[in-house]
Amino acid sequence: MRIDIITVEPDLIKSPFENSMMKRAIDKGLAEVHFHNLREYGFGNYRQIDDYQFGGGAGMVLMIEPIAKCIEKLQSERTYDEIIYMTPDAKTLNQATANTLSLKENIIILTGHYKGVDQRVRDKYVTKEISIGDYVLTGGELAAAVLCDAVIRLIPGVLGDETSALTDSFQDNLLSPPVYTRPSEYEGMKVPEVLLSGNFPKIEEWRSEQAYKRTKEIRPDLLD
Ligand code: 6GU
Repeated sequence: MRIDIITVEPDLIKSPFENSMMKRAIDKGLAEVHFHNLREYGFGNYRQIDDYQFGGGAGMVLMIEPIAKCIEKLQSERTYDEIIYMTPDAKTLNQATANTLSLKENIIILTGHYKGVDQRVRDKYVTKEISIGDYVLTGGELAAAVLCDAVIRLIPGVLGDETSALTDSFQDNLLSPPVYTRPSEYEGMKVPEVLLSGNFPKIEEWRSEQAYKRTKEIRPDLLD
């Protein structure tokens, strides 16, 4: 999978890709991530990329031309399955979306900044808009890194234990059950007996019950 990220803050977004799971995926050749600094496509000596909004109001808006130049250069080199715009005024990212995106070949992620991008960028180029939650970040860069983490870890071969992504919270719209490791007793707090029983059908049953109970308590909306 190839991901091209168009951003005004390449330095802000790069470090998650240089560490941990995403670095391993890239080193193994399972994911390829390229960063494009929007400023390099800006106007004039100052490489202008934004301007005041028509109609007045605080905050700058990213102009269409630099973004169009960057997207069209990429499109001249390969075909993209999705052009995703990261923005708080969109549907919230969920596991189903991450699963779908993990099957794509080439995607572009455009990250906004300031007041966002000119609406015509969204109308002409963007095929999917994603928010990562109901709060506002200064820019879409951290949100893009979150999206990439959620997607890249699902690419077959990225995680060491193939089954572990399938047992994540949300993979079946349930939260994860509690987990324990050694010691089996800590300051009088005991690990549930069933987990030490070696009875695997019983353990699975307990885990399902706990997952359901936790979901009902914390995120009843997931059960609707
Ligand atoms: Cl994708 N961008 C920004 N700027 N803020 C957000 C977001 C995205 N998702 C939640 N908050």
